[in-house]
Parts: sequence; structure tokens; C-alpha cells
Amino acid sequence: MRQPLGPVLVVVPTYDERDNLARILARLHAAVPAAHVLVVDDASPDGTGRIADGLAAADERVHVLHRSEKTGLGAAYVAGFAWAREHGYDVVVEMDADGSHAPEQLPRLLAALEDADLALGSRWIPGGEVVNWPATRKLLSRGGNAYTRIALGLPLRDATGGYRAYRRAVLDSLPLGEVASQGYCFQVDLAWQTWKAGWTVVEVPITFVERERGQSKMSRSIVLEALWRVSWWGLRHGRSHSPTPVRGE
Ligand SMILES: Nc1nc2c(ncn2[C@@H]2O[C@H](COP(=O)(O)OP(=O)(O)OP(=O)(O)O)[C@@H](O)[C@H]2O)c(=O)[nH]1
Ligand SMILES: [Mg+2]
Repeated sequence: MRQPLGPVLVVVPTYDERDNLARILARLHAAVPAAHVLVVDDASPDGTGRIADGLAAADERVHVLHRSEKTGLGAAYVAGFAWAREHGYDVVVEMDADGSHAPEQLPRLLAALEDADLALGSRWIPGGEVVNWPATRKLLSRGGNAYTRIALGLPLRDATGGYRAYRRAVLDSLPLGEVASQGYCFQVDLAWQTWKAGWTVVEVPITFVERERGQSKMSRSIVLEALWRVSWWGLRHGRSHSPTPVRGE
């Protein structure tokens, strides 16, 4: 029997999300009123950190972790996960601040987690979709995921996605201090480690909407990092098979 789900923390990394943060937190609390939020801000030059402090002062469900420099999404999440564990949350959610991950779909992820250890928001299973992406970006995401499946033998349609919910026991079990991946690769890294350790991973269809405001932090170096790390992991560990198959919803 799985433990019933306890308190939920949504970790939202931010770098220059001034125009998005208040909006996304309001939507989140409309969708899941009991959820707490941890904004992990890397000293955004546009003042996102101060906006987060204001939101935290007005709402006890909102917390802020300030970091002194921009060291990438992976490091921000690792710091957020450590905070979640110190503060006793049972479920930890990853969500972008730019509106790409609809808070209205969080109940769906949490429902799937009732019967899983990691619920992965997936754009590339039936029912999942991407809104406002050019064909080249779709190709990059699908190609990256196909490569990951082949190189690692990881049976996921969307291992690069960053909208997901973990049971705390999974995070407790992973060597988070050793995770060196920074960009999308961080998402692949954790999905792979979770699956390899035999935890139950389930993919849940989501509608991913491209950001409307603010700048993307996606870069050529982030794509190259994913390419070389996934290739290296594939060469080093080869394809492996998990005792627990992955289910699609
Ligand atoms: N704390 C922190 N947050 C970051 C960093 N890089 C990106 N983020 C945040 O991580 C989330 C995802 O980044 P995006 O810029 O949207 O990157 P993306 O979703 O890969 O790219 P787009 O699809 O073009 O938006 C956003 O909430 C960013 O503000 C970073 O180095 N530190
Ligand atoms: Mg984005």
C-alpha cells in the first residue's frame, strides 16, 4: 500500500520572470489552494526576487529561496528539493514560472501520483500537446526524446519535460548532491535515475504552452549539454531495463 499524499510544495525556479510570477502563483492557488510554493530565484536582474518577497509577505503559502548567482535550472532545483526535505513536504512539484506548465493541470499530476512515485507531465503521449511551438522546436524535443530512449533504453516519451511531481521518498533516495546536469539534461538525469532505481514512473498528458512574456533561457549550450551527457551515460551504462514498466495514463 502506498502512503497517501501529504503536503505539497511546488518549486518554481525563476530568472527574470517579473511579468509572469504573480500571475502563475495566482493561477496555482486557484487550482490547488492547499499547495505551498517555493520560488528559487537566482538574483534576477529584473527584480523578480523582490516581487517574490512581496508575494511571500502577503501569503503564508509562498516561500522564497534567494541564491546569489545564476547557476542553471538543475542547481536551482537541487537547492529547492533540499529545502522541501528540510521543511517536511511529502510531494515536490517542478513547475516553470513562464506559464508553459498550466497550474490547472496540476490536479491531474497529483491524482496520478496517488498510484506512482514520479508523475511526469508529457507532451508526447496521446492527449498531450504543445501550443505555439514552431516545427523546429517540436522536432528538437521529439528528436531529443527519441535519442534518450535509444541511448539509455529509458521507456519514456517525454523525459526532458519539466512539469512533474515526485514523492519525497524518491528525492530522499537519489544522490542529489552529485547531480551535475544543468539544463534540460537535469530532467533526463532525474527521470533516468528514478526509473533505474525501480520507482514507478507514470506519464500524464499535458498541454504545454510556449511562454508569452519574458525571455527564454534555452540556448545552444543547454542542448549540447544534453546531447553529450546522454551519450556519455548511454556509453557508460548501456541500455538497462527496469523492474517496473512505465505506464501512460
Ligand atoms: N533559478 C533559476 N531559474 C532558471 C534558470 N534558468 C531558467 N530558469 C527558470 O526555469 C524555468 C524554465 O526556463 P525557460 O527560460 O522557460 O526555459 P525553457 O522553458 O526551456 O524555454 P522556453 O520554452 O523557450 O520558455 C523558468 O521559470 C525560468 O525562469 C536559472 O539558471 N536559475
Ligand atoms: Mg519556458
